[in-house]
Amino acid sequence: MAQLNPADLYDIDSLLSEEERMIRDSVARFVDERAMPIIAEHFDNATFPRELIAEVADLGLLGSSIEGYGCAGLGSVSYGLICQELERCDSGLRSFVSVQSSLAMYPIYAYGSEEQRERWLPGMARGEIIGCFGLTESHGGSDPGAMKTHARRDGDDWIINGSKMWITNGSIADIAVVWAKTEEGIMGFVVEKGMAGFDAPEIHSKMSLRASVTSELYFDNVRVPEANRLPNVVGLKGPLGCLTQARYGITWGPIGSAIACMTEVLDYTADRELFGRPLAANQAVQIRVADMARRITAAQLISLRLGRLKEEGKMAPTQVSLAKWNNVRMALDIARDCRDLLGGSGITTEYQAIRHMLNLESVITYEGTETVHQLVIGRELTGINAF
Ligand code: TGC
Ligand code: FAD
Repeated sequence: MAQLNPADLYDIDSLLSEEERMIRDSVARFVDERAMPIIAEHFDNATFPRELIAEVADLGLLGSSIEGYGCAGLGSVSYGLICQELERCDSGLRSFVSVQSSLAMYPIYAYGSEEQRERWLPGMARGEIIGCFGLTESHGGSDPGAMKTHARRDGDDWIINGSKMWITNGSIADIAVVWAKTEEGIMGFVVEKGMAGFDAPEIHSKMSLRASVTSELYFDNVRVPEANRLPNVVGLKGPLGCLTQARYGITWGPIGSAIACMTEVLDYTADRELFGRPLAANQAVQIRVADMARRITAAQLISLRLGRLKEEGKMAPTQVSLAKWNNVRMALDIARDCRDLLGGSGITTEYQAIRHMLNLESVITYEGTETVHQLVIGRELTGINAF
């Protein structure tokens, strides 16, 4: 019998370029050697592995899709593979890179002035300036158009008041890309750590994404110079355009989580003897792992096709919604099933499944909940806006 790779049943590997394989393999090495050995302890202690930032930057993983400004200028599939490998370790590690790259660097690149790009992007690529993205507010993240945070013009400055909730990297960030209502519409501002009236306390007691910093942002008459306003976008399409970039990466990330969980469970069920035979020798167990491989393969093909569409400049937000919904749901279901197949062992972080499972409870909520993405597709199919 031909021996297929359980994590790549359809030989997706052969559809990648030499460069894409090389990037994936170097991130995989970093993950296996540097991140995997420390991640469970960080998750247990609810700390973000800050000691990895410099290495992540040296590998060129921050703002990797951006051309120039010290960034790697990689293709979309390469960015996806980076997300997949990082999330094979932990969604928190991938979140850090997603937010820095797609939600903090991308808006400065896409909507900022040349001066703003030169000022922030090279330091962000080197991991010396950490960014966060403030869109969600406590009264309803799915409907960002209803935001209350506002900015009022005052001479050459803007005065920002309001608050943001659930902000990844918030307390460790040097700059926050903040979306606020103005008289002319929603605009983006780069708020700097230390500006008077700006505070970013960390949110504690999370049972999910414990190896990631999540924060609130408070703005009490924060005076921000016009030079910190992103000049080239007005309206909700600004932040939503960033979300399309980040959501694209998130379609790939959970493939990594699912592969980590399935691989662990294949090893575990091969070794564990119950009723005089390996657990893996039971039909009921084989059907469950077969179903995992089926769903992982479908997700891999969806993300690869999406990546190629993105590289051709043809990717539509609705296609991203379908992939985010499908792939996160796939990974969450697999992580839960793997947790069960590990029995009692599955409830500690000695094994990976419960950590991925808990993380994916956030991933299915952030960057548009599952329902939001279903409704985006429903709107596309019916032409009726149900929001
Ligand atoms: P709607 O009328 O549909 O659109 C307003 C304007 O935006 C444009 N647009 C998009 N542009 C780019 N990409 C997209 N995905 C876009 N979706 C819409 C649209 O063309 C329009 O432009 P224009 O020129 O006509 O003004 O807006 P709506 O108010 O009906 O909202 C639709 C809805 C519900 C889909 C949207 O509000 C939404 O996506 N809500 C979910 C919010 C969300 O995902 N928040 C995420 C916050 S960040 C985060 O979670 C980071 S976690 C990261 C990590 O740790 O990894
Ligand atoms: P709500 O919008 O209140 O939704 C509650 C429930 O209602 C959900 O099940 C939703 O699907 C459902 N629902 C909503 N609308 C409808 C409808 N029309 N019909 C039927 N059901 C509906 N945000 C940022 O801006 N920046 C970040 O860096 C960031 N990082 C995050 C990190 C973590 C760990 C988490 C958990 C969240 C983060 N978020 C961030 C916020 C995230 O984007 C929001 O949590 C998300 O958009 C959902 O908003 P909400 O939590 O207010 O839930």
